[in-house]
Amino acid sequence: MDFKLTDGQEMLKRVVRQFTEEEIEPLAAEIDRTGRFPAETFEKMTKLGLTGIGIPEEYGGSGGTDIEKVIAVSEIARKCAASAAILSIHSIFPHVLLQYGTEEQKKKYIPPAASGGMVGAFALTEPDAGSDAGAAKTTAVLDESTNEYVLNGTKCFISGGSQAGAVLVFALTEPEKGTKGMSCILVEKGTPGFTSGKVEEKMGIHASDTAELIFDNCRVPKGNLIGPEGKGFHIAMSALDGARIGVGAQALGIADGALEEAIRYAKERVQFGKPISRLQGIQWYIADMATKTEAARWLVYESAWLRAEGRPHTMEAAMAKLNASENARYVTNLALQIHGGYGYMKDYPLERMYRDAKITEIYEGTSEIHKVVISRALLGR
Ligand code: COS
Repeated sequence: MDFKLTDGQEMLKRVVRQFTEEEIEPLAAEIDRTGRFPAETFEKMTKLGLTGIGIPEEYGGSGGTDIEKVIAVSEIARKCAASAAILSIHSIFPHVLLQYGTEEQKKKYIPPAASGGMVGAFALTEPDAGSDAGAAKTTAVLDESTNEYVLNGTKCFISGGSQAGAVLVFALTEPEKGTKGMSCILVEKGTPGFTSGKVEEKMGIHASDTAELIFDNCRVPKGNLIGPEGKGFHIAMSALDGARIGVGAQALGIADGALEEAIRYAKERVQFGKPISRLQGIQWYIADMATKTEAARWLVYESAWLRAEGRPHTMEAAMAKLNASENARYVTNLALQIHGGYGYMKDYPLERMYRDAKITEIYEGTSEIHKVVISRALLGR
């Protein structure tokens, strides 16, 4: 048993930390305020190889595993949760293609996403199919005369949706079969009949766009089917297992960042004639925050290690995400509390971290869904 990062992982951590502090942190408040997509930092993340983590070099990736992804995402989330979310959610696209794509699909679509600066998106959720993902109604009917799928339906809350150069759409190729009739189909931006609609105004992670995607008689070649027909729900669920580790990493990074801010402030802030770090109430807050964050770290790393090893990890990914996201809310709340009135002001990053933390309890599966996943793994259905 070894709890140490390898030398290469330590170096990645140092490089991403420096990159985050020099390039990401200075923009964090502005992109939160304006809600603009930070194209310049996405490009820099691409140049640094971060969008290609976990992807072999032959497809334009930079290698590594889910552990390297956790390192990169959590380091960025320390200073800017929206930028970490952009990276983490984008990475689902090349990973699904790597696992389920044909050689031709891999060669065509992975390099642009891994190292070419193209944003990829994953579209499962619909207005009436959120936690109940199997209730999705978007259809993809095969037109045999042209060998094209014709997509109709609306996806919502799609991260990166308005920026994406290509989207993995989960649609019913055999609607009467429910989840067993769902397939994964790649749709490129600019395909007639595919438009991105409303971009949501959110509580947090403003710079990570959340868009509606509309398919109106959108025709794509049959060759855009990813994996076997009817296996879309499996593909979505197994992709979400990985994505949940990514959200766990986001939550972990947010908690690390908030704890650091709380420690710094507690040492600087003088009340009652001494730094508030000398007050036992504050000390106990800090001790609890640090202990819970350390526990969250090891669940996230354990689930990443299991996935990297190709071992079963559905339950562990759910546990890691559930625990890390609840911890991020807990830690950002106490860190803000330690800052008192200043924490509520936009001059300090805490109010942003507090808002950003909340989404980690909701997206890629709510906390309640993770309890379903965990309890089913332990008790059966
Ligand atoms: N990996 C691979 N396959 C999986 C899986 C996983 N982690 N989890 C379930 N499946 C498979 C099952 O094996 C089953 O296969 P068969 O039909 O061949 O038997 C199929 O998927 C259906 O599984 P299940 O019956 O468990 O589906 P449910 O409708 O009960 O839904 C939950 C399961 C609730 C866990 C699922 O709908 C879910 O994760 N919801 C949350 C959605 C979400 O996270 N959305 C975030 C946004 S994504 S844009």
